[in-house]
Amino acid sequence: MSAEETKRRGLSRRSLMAATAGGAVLAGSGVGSGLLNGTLVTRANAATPALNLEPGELDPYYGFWSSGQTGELRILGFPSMRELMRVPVFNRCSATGWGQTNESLKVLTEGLTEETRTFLAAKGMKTYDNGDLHHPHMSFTDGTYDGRFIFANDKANTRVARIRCDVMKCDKIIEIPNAHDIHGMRPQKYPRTGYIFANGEHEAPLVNDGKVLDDPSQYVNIFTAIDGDEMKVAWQVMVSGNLDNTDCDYQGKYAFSTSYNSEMGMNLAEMTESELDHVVVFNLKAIEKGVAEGDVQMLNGVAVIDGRKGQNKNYTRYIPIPNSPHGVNAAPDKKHIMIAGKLSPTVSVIDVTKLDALFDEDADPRSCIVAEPQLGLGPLHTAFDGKGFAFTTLFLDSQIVKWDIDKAVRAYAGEDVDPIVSKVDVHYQPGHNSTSMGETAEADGEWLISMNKFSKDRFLNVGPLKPENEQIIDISSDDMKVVHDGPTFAEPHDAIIVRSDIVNPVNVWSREDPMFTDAYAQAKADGVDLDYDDVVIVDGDKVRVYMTSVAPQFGLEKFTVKQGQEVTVYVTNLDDVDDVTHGFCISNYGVAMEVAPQATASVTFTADRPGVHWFYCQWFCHALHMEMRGRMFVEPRNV
Ligand code: K7E
Ligand code: CUA
Repeated sequence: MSAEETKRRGLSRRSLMAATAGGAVLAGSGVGSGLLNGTLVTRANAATPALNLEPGELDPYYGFWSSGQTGELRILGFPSMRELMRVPVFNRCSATGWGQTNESLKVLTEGLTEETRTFLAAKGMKTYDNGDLHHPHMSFTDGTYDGRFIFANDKANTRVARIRCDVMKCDKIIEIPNAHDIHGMRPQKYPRTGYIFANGEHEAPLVNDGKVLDDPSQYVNIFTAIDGDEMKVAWQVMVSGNLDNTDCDYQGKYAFSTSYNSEMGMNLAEMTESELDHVVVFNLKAIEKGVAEGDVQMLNGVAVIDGRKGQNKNYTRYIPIPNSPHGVNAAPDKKHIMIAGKLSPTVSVIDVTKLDALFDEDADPRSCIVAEPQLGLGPLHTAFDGKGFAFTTLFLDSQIVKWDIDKAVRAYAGEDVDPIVSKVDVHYQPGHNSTSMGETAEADGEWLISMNKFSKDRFLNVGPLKPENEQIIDISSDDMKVVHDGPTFAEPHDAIIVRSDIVNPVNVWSREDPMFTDAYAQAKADGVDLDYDDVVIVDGDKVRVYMTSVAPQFGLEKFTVKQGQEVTVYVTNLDDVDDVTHGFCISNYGVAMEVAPQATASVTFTADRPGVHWFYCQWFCHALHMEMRGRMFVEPRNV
């Protein structure tokens, strides 16, 4: 259609887009269609929510996104893919002061081992300032998300974190002793979370003090169950082979971890030598019993069970799987666990109802495998629609394959059926994929996100370092359709898509929040009312500055300290209006933090630079935000 013709017919831009999008015209109906990036998206099922949102409309889902080596958690509106918030976790955040404020340093340091604290202190550090957050997962109750917490792993420094969904801040981080480099991590699904299961990916000597070095025969890997309520390690299991990804069943009985290196090889040739690696099945009840009966060794304060191959106790079973398996995903049918073959074009399907026999009757480990469809090259992760279909990423083929779980089972039993429903190209090399509510019993089959590791030609070139590409796929019909390209920075591995009604954050902090407990205690000891007073307390070489803030003013327009004193500034934001966040930044002192409505934040530093230093609010809060400032006078030592 020529431009003139378009004009003559008086077609709107929107309907033109519709007409060019394969003739699927739904313009004007406003239902089941959406305009995004100039492409009209027509949903096969008109009752499902549209991809685009009109200005002011809210997304039907929250997306909780990992950020890999950036170390933070990201919150997106889904499917609009609008980034709503970044929650610093394992990283250092300039905007919020995460990693600098006393409140965040408490979270970042209290769960470290003594050994790590000593190691960091020697470098002048209190905590690590990098992390590698791969797997964000929400807490469960009865097999579905309950909106309490997000848990996340840190592969870089062997930690597990918890983010409170009421305030969207991290409130606990623990280092996992004995294990090395937490990769796979999942919360227990049933009856509730419960345990957080965490895989130590890299093998090392059990006591890693340097006495054993290049002797891999003495290396082990450690599987950890964390109590998610207490954020304390409950128990650990020593296993054979390394540990990659993990998931658990909907019965509360078993957890599963893939191993790409059952060989315990130390180089590529050794690691990929065997045609079969394995998935380890952890028998939770038997392990709990073993721990209770003391069949453990205590190591760094943790009860460690020996679940290595050949122990033949009822703690673990090793199921041979082709070949260097990666992803583990429990289907919403509560029955099947998908193990992606990575170097094998197959996904191995475990039927959880056949697992009891492995432990009780010592049945052949492979007897729990009920399907092993050939899907394509490089299967990594599987997602679900809750309608009996599975969606597996094919890294090498750069595709998502949709397949029928029941047909795969029937084909494995000998029936002549093809489980593959369809394939769609993605751009390029997908790692994880995720469906709306897809890792819960309430998978709704609306959308799939494919998290592609390479974007190559899909976006304007930004130099040698390219963004990743995340593509939304409409899975409401058999023909999968890519409907959105979205660039993301380093490097979301995994994401979950959660119905928005499940997540209900507050708008302002409660003054009773445990985050401020230490500030209240110190204020009380100083005879200060934290919620009211603006006062400077001098305590020998220490100075504590208590300051309120109400837009557009700090409670103190100036305060004086002496060079060399250790200064702690507490700022309490008395505004209790939605969205009136203040900041506190001292220029040329490297000090900055966020103070959200009704929050207290505090920061401690040494006043080693004399002179006049302005502090200012660095969070735009008011028409007179620029005027929200004051002076810190630092008297020189030798006058
Ligand atoms: Cu496949 Cu770390 Cu979940 Cu990445 S892992 S892709
Ligand atoms: Cu307060 Cu800007």
